[in-house]
Amino acid sequence: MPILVTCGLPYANGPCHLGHLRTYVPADIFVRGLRKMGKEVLFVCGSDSHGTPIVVNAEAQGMTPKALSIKYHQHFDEIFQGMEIDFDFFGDTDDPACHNRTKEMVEALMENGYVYPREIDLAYCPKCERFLPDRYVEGECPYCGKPARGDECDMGCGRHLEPGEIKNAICKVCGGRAEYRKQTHYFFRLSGFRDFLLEHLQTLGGTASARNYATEWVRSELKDWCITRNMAWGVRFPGSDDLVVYVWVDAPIGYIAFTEEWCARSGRDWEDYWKKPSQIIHFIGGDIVYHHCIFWPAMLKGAGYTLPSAVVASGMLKIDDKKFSKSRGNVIWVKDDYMDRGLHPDLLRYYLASYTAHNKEVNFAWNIFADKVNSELVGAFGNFINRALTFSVKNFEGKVPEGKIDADVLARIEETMAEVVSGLEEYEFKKATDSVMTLADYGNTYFQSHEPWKLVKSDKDAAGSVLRSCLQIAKALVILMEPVMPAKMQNAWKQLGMPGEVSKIALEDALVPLDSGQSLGTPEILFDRLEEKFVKELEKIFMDRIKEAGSKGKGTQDKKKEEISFEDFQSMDIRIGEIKNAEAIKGSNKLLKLNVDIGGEIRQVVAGIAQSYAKEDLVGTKVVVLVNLKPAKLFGIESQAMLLAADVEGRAVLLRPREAVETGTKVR
Ligand code: B3M
Ligand code: ZN
Repeated sequence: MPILVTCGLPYANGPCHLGHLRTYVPADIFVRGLRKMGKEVLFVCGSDSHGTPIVVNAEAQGMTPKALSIKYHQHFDEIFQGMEIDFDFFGDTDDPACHNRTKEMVEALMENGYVYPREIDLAYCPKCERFLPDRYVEGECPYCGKPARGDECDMGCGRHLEPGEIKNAICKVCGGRAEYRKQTHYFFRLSGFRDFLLEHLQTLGGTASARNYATEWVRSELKDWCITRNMAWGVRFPGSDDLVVYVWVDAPIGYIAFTEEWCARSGRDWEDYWKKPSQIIHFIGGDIVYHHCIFWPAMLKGAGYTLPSAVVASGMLKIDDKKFSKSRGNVIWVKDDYMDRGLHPDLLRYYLASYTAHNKEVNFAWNIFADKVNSELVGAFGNFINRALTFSVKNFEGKVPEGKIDADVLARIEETMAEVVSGLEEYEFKKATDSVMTLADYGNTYFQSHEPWKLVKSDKDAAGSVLRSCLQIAKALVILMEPVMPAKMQNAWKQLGMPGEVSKIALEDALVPLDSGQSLGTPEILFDRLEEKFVKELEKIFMDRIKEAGSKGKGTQDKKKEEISFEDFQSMDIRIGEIKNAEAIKGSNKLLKLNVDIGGEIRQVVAGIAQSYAKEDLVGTKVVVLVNLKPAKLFGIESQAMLLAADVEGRAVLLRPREAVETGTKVR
């Protein structure tokens, strides 16, 4: 059966960060592993180029959505190549192939009776004179009440939100309050797929967490999905001039379109993957299980396509044990922070594969990264290969020695191979990687306990057997670790004197004995230690970003207030006043009671400035006063006006006129 592996499509809307790689690296390891097991696999991905975030972002940057999406499409393509994530095809959902396939599938769903129109109340901004799809709107989640944006409750319960569901909607463009207006949209009859989905999910492979989560969801609620949006950017909804399909319709269809595009180039038939029995394996982030395990199979079923056989969902990524967040600066950018710092892709691939089980959260921190590199890759793995090679080159004329490979060594290699295979089959990449590392530890112990440096003087033949055994372990390590660290293992392969590409070598070759007399290459250090000074630099870049985001956040936290009119502003009576008297208020160390002349009238004002100014210094000070604020009692004392002050990290700094101004002068 043909095998297709896909990865969730990155939005072409911003640079690649470590969270992305949490899915792509293991998927690439999986594909390389399958190929090593002799399977033919097609591996596709592409940019998700549609959706409102891209339009909103492009507008903000003065670009067209197309130009913005191309920019990031190229960025991701470059990153994936740099990180050795080797897709056979990396497409774009704005490709004609994706437009055409989406049109065909939506029409099929319509013909089969799974799409119907319905009039709904949608958020509409009267000021911008437009409906507000998805990311154009912010408000409250109707389910959990947390602030939510657009089509998902990403800070609360995580639910997908249907158009019109969000409460207290605010227009993201102008900040004004939205109203709700009626409009006809098209719905996908997801509710009709309940029984099908429950059955499908039972046989779905991949991570159990994805399957269980989706099953719970289908059992509890299955609402029809609105699949159209009022936008120009996207795939036209068939038969409509002003609607496009929701981005989550054409995005997974990208998987099919990319298969078609690759097949067209390679003289293959895409229907072998999508219309006939095949194995389709989707690697995705744990936050889009709903879309892949519920919405997507229903669409495939409704339109008559082959169903996915597995959905492999990765746990999320944390940085320094905190939730990843771009706005809080808690992010590691793959290009700027990693690749451009000259760090080798294989180190990060190893980290991501070996940190924890695939469905668990990965925590990333530079110091843990450095520890793993220095102790596991430099200290154990690299050290063993280097010792075995250097010793052989020095004592056995640069050749694989004569001698017998220890049966125990072969047994250990065989055991490791079995663990690698089962690790891959169970999507347990840590298990596979750890078992290879255990073999490296075994190699180190083997070398150490057989003391070849002594043996070579007393019994050279016996030393030859020890080294031939060690070199066999090294060969196995390189073959078995290639899916995780392709470039480094190619280098090691060459050092072992082996010809060709280790990526093309089958797993079983780990047991094929190295020929005695075969020339070895020149030993080199495979992994360099990460020095503390460098690690500190990396940490500093990260900490500075968090700090910067923190200070930026303060200045902008109030930015999203609703706009007011000039008339609104004019309804405030603001004047220049003069402080005539200031006294402390019993029981409060923050407040002062002031008498303020506002132009022929004295007002009593309670102001929170006791910690900023000495009361005796205030008398005679000209200040800016909001005169017509509704009086309020503070500490039992009526305040009849308010002084304007800048909030400097909680400290009140009074606003004052720059020149001498008469008391009572109006502020405009
Ligand atoms: N573009 C990215 C995400 O939500 C989204 C994936 C689409 S996969 C078909 O993770
Ligand atoms: Zn919610």
